[in-house]
Amino acid sequence: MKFVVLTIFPEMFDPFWAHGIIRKAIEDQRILTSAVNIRDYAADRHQVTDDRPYGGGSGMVMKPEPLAGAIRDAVQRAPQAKTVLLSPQGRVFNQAMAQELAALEGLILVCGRYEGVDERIADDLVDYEISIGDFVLTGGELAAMILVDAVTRLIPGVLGGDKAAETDSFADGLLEHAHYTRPRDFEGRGVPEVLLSGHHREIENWRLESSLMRTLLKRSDLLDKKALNRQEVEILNKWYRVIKNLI
Ligand code: 4HQ
Repeated sequence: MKFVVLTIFPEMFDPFWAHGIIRKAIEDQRILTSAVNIRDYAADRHQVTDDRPYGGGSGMVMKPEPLAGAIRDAVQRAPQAKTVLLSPQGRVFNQAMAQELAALEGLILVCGRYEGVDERIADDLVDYEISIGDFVLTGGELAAMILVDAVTRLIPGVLGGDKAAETDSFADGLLEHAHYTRPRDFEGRGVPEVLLSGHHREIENWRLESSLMRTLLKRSDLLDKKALNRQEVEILNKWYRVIKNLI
């Protein structure tokens, strides 16, 4: 998968490319990354990328010509890639969208600054408008990093041989079960006995129960959307009866 980021602050991405799973994915050539300076596509001597808004008001707007030049050049270099504008007005990013994007050949990520980009860019040169959440950032760069991070770890081979990506929170509509590691006693707090037992079936059952209860207590909105299987309904009924006997 090829990621091309268009930004006026390409240096922000240097440490992002240089660490952890992203770095390893680049080294293993599972992703190809570049951060391109939109300023390089500005025609004037001072390489201006912003201008005052028509109609007046505060703040500046990203000029369309440098952005269009940068996007068209990126599309020419990666003709299969889809173009994404990071914007609070986009579809709110989630794990299902990350999974869809992970199947693409390439992504061109357009990062705006100031009040945003000239509307004609979004209208004519962008395939998807995506938001990382209902809050306002100072620029699209952090949003682009979040998207690249969430998508990269879903690309086959990026996470080790285990099934880590398939057992993630949200992958099956539930939060992940609790995790424990050594020591067996931490400041007087133990570990659920079943996890030390070596009984793999019982451990799997405990993990499903942990997932369901954590989802019910922390994110019950996720259960509204989820199609539950028989085993999951049984577990929820069991705990429903326990709680009903308490009250
Ligand atoms: N932005 N999700 C870029 C965001 C944002 C978000 C605000 C995008 C500023 C110029 N991007 N503009 N939320 O808040 O993606």
